[in-house]
Parts: sequence; structure tokens; C-alpha cells
Amino acid sequence: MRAESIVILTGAGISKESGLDTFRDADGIWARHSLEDVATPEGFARDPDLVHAFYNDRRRQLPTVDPNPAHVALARLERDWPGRVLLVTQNIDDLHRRAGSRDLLHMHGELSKVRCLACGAIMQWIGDLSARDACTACATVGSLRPHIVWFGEVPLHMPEILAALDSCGLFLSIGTSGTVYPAAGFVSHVRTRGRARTVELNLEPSHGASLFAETVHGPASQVVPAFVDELLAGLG
Ligand code: BJW
Repeated sequence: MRAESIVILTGAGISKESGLDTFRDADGIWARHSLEDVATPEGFARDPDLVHAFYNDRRRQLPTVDPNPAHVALARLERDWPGRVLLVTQNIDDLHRRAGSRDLLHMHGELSKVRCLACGAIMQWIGDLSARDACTACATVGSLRPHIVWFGEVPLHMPEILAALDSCGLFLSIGTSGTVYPAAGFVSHVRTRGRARTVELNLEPSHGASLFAETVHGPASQVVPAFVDELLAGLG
């Protein structure tokens, strides 16, 4: 028998216990920064130095944090589950990859990549980025931006994500408030297509909690490994 495929959506809550802030919690990123200034193309056009400083700070944090048991459990699920386990993350950190997940789509981009507005090249970027840097592909100065999906921009990999949602047997949503679309609409998308089991794992009920058939609330580092254990035990 073919095992059902699993699609997992993760958000900032899964990285909270690694030491990275969420956005909308009381101590979150949007309590300290204006979303319009740092996470829109208009904000970047107005003040690129401010946006670079915001993402440089967050890029510098990456080597100081490690994957937590929730990231590790999802990598174990991908390794041990006999069907496909596609991990779709809204997070721009690299903790899923460092934990060992490989079938992974970063729908809101990646902190460790930049994109050239002149030639379209996408490249790895480890240090700080500034408006004075040159594109390593076309040499244009001042054309590089973080490879991040801001408000009003189209998230990445959407056709592949929607196709996977259409055919999955289990949709898991972990550590996301369910406020940002299109990710917040994935659970409804899955439910209108039919038979998939839908489960939310989050610290507290998200905005979309009532749309899930099952909810488990608690810190990701505890509820995710326990849920993965349960799924793998069900294989017999
Ligand atoms: C824990 C925990 C622990 C804490 N354990 N859990 C009106 C209606 C509908 C849509 C729109 C609308 N007006 C505008 C839109 C569209 C807009 C949108 O959704 N706006 C809403 C705010 C209304 N969306 C867009 O513009 C998107 N693009 C788009 O729609 O294009 C059109 C299109 C789509 C598809 C096909 C074709 C066209 C782009 C959205 C880009 C989002 N970008 C950001 C910033 C960039 C990345 C970055 O800087 O890091 O992405 S915003 C920010 O929010 C970030 C996140 O990825 C995203 C989601 O946040 P997340 O992950 O859910 O975090 P929080 O903080 O909200 O929640 C954390 C949760 O964890 C909480 O519930 C906690 O309880 C929990 N938690 N500790 C477990 N230990």
C-alpha cells in the first residue's frame, strides 16, 4: 500500500524556542518595527538602508541559533515516512535545512540569499548587504535586495505547493498565526479538495484554528516530536 503524502506548513512559532522572535506575539518583530517600512517593496524603495539593517541584524542572528527538537522531529519524519513529506515554510531562517529536512520550500524566501533587481540572479549571501554592494553576476552596484517575499509580492513555489496540497492525505500547520495569505488559506484549500486530515500544532489556537479537524496546543519542541512519534508508531 502506498503511504499517504504529508504537507507541513511551518511559521515563526517553530523557531521561537531556538531563540528567533515571532512576528505577532507581544514581544514579536512587529512590536518593534513598522511592517510597512521593512516588509514592503515601497518601504525598500523609500529607505533601502533601513531595510538592509533590519535583515542584516536577522542574518547575523542565524549562526547564533540552532534547530530545536521540533525541527529535528520533522526531518526524522521526512526520513522515516514511506510517502512524500513536503515541508513548506514561511520562515526565512535556515533551521529546517540545518536539522536535515530536504524536501523543503521557502515560500517567503531565505535570509541567506539575495536577488539582483538588474539581472534577476539569485545568490547566496552570508555577511551584511548594503546599497553599495555589486551584483556578483552582472556587476551592477546597488541592485541587490534580500531574497524575501514582502507584502504585496507573490510567494515562491505556489504551483508546486498547491499541487501537493491537492493530493496530500495529511496537512499539518505548525507555529503560524494563520493571518498571512496565501498560507493562511491552505487549510481551506485542502478541505475543499476532500479527504485530507487537517491538524494544527500551535502554542495557542491560531486565527484559523476552527478550520482544522484536530488541534494540539503547546510548545512546538514538545508537541511536534510527540505527534511525529505517534505518526511513525502508526506505521506498525
Ligand atoms: C508558537 C510558539 C512555540 C509562538 N511553539 N507555536 C486581505 C485579505 C487577504 C489577503 C490580503 C489582504 N490584504 C492583503 C493581503 C495579502 C497579504 C496578507 O495576507 N495580508 C494579511 C496581513 C491580511 N499577503 C501578501 O501580500 C502575500 N502575497 C500575496 O498574497 O500575493 C498574492 C498572490 C498569492 C498567491 C498567488 C498569487 C498571488 C505575501 C506575504 C508576505 C509575508 N511576508 C512576511 C515578512 C517577510 C519575511 C520575514 O521578514 O521574515 O513573512 S510577513 C511575516 O508574517 C513573515 C511570516 O512568514 C508571516 C507569517 O507569520 P507567522 O509565521 O504566522 O508568525 P506569527 O508571529 O504571526 O505567528 C506565530 C505563531 O506561533 C503564533 O500563533 C504563536 O502563538 C505561535 N507560537 N511560540 C509553537 N514555542
